[in-house]
Amino acid sequence: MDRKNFLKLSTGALATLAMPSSKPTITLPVMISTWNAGKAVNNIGWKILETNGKATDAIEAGGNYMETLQDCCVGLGGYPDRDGIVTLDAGIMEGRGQCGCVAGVEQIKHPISVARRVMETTPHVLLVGEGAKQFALQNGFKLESADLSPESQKVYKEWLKKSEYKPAINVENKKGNGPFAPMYFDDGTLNHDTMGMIALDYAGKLTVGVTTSGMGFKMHGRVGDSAVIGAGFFADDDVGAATSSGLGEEVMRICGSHLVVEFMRQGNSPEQACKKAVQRIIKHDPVKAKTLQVGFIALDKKGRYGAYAIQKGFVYAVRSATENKIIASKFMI
Ligand code: SD4
Repeated sequence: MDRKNFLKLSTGALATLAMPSSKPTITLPVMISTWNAGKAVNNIGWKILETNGKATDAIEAGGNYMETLQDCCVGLGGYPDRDGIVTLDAGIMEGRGQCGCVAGVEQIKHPISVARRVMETTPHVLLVGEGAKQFALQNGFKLESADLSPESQKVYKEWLKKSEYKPAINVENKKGNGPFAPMYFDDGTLNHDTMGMIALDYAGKLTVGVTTSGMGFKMHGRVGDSAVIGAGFFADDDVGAATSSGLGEEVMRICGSHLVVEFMRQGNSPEQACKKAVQRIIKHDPVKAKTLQVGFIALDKKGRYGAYAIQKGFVYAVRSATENKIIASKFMI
């Protein structure tokens, strides 16, 4: 469909393209994002998608929104590592193998935009640490202060008293407790430390993106799933896309997001595919699995979506022409 015809469509008609009668109806565009904060993120992306914008632009805009929030665990306002330094991971992937990621980046506000720049302007897919920072600065990104946000400063001081590394179960918990307790928006919704997003645009193109400050109080130099293609995110226009949140090490051990996409390729629904990936983690170590959280969300090329988590508490947000809501993920334990 050309742009002229597209513009003639009403919003309702725009969202649902009737395919030839033998084929199912495809609903697009669609955007899904992790956690409660995903609703605000989807609304940012939606403004781009509903006006025939690209999935990649919607993902970058959604990620930038989270990275800009001062008191947010995504981006520079997030919790530091054990040495008191905030290091950011981000990645972006389009459905034809194009991808870019940055890991362990310091003092750069928009790592997801740097990841996009890696994807679009370099022959590489992953830049880390100082090299990623230099690349960002050479590309016009500004060097931000290395100071912790007041909230992170407070939590870090508290953490130093015991200096124990115990990854939180990473379940949204309205009260929160201890130094790993997440920060919240004023309305009580969680300001989570990772934002994973998938968009399917009007042209049927998929993009997935993640941006995070990673697990709080990690070892300096630790990289999580959010910067690793196939672990924290994966997209294939022939099938669908997936992204994860939770304890990145467990996601990396099973190449989680790639696994979810491959399960969809085998004919599983997005929810079934996420569930099978969660089962793979639990199978590795059922006892350990009880102590941690991992959640996957997935969107297939037909606009069908789903999620699954190890534990109760994982939620995700969906935005289409007909839906704008937060959904509680099903869970295993
Ligand atoms: C990580 N997967 O760095 C991220 C953390 C996360 O919600 O998703 N937190 O391991």
